[in-house]
Amino acid sequence: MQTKKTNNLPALSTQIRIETLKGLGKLGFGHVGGSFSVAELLAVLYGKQMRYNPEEPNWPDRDYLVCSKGHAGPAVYAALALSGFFPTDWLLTINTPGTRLPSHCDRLLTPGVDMTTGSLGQGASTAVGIALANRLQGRDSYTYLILGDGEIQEGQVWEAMSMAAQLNLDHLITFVDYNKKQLDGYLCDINNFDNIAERMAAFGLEAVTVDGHDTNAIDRAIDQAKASGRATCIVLDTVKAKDCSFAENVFNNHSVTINEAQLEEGLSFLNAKLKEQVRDDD
Ligand SMILES: Cc1ncc(C[n+]2csc(CCOP(=O)(O)OP(=O)(O)O)c2C)c(N)n1
Repeated sequence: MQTKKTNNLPALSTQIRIETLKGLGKLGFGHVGGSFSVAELLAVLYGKQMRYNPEEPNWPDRDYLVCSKGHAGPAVYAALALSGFFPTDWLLTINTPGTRLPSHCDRLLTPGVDMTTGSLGQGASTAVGIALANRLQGRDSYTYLILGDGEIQEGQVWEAMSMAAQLNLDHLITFVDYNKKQLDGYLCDINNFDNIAERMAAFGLEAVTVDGHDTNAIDRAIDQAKASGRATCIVLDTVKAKDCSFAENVFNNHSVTINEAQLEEGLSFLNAKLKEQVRDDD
C-alpha cells in the first residue's frame, strides 16, 4: 500500500484550492463555491485519515469516499491528483470533451472516484450500501460521505441516515458542508436547516459541529467518530467559496465565471497564503 501523507494539512487545503482554480480557470467557469468550502475536509481525508493506494485505486481494502454533492468534483480531483492518482495536468481538462474529469464525479472515468454522483441525495444511499457491504465482507474500511446543506433537503438523505443508525454503521462517517447557501440563495430563506447536528442526532447518529476550515478540528472529530462505535455525522461550519478572492463575498457564488484577471488574482492570493503556511511549518 502506498499513501502520500502530509503533516501540513492547511497547506494541502490551499494546494487543493490552487489546483481546483487552475482547472476551472482554464475552463472559464465552474462550481467554485461548493468546491472551495470542502478543501480542508479533503486535505484531512487524503492527507491523513484515508487509507488508499494511488497505484491501485480499486484496492478492495481502501477507504471509500462518496462526494454526494457531485458538483464539488473539481476539488475531489485536485485532492486525488495531489495524492498521486493521476497527473495534475489532467485538471486542466476538467469538463471538456473526452476528459476523464467530468464536471460531476463519475466512478467509471476517474481513478480514485468511488461513486458516480450529481443527482443530490443519492450518494447518501450508496454510501450506506458501501459501508454495509464492507462490513458484510469483513473489511474494516471506512466510508466517508460528503453531503451539502442544500442537498439534505432531499428526503432520501434521511432514509439513508435512519438506516445507518439502525444498522449501526460505525464505519460510515458523514459530513455535511454547512456553508449556509444552496444553488441560488441562503438556506435560511429557502428551507432552513440550521440545526443539522440535532436533526442527525434525532435520527440516531452521533453528531457534532466543528469549524470546517480548521484541519485540526476536523481531524479530531474524525478520530472521535472512529472511537465512538456509532454512525457519526460531522457538520462542517464553512463559508461558500472560502478563500476564492473574487467569489467569497459574492452572493451568487455557487457556479461562477472566471476571467483571466480573476484567475490571476485568485491564484496570487492563494499562493501568498500557501507561502505563509509553508513558512509557519518550518
Ligand atoms: C436531485 C437534484 N436536484 C437538483 C440538482 C441541481 N443542483 C445542483 S447543486 C444544487 C445546490 C446544492 O446546494 P448544496 O447542497 O448546499 O451545495 P453546496 O452549497 O455545498 O455547493 C442544486 C439544486 C441536482 N444536482 N440534483
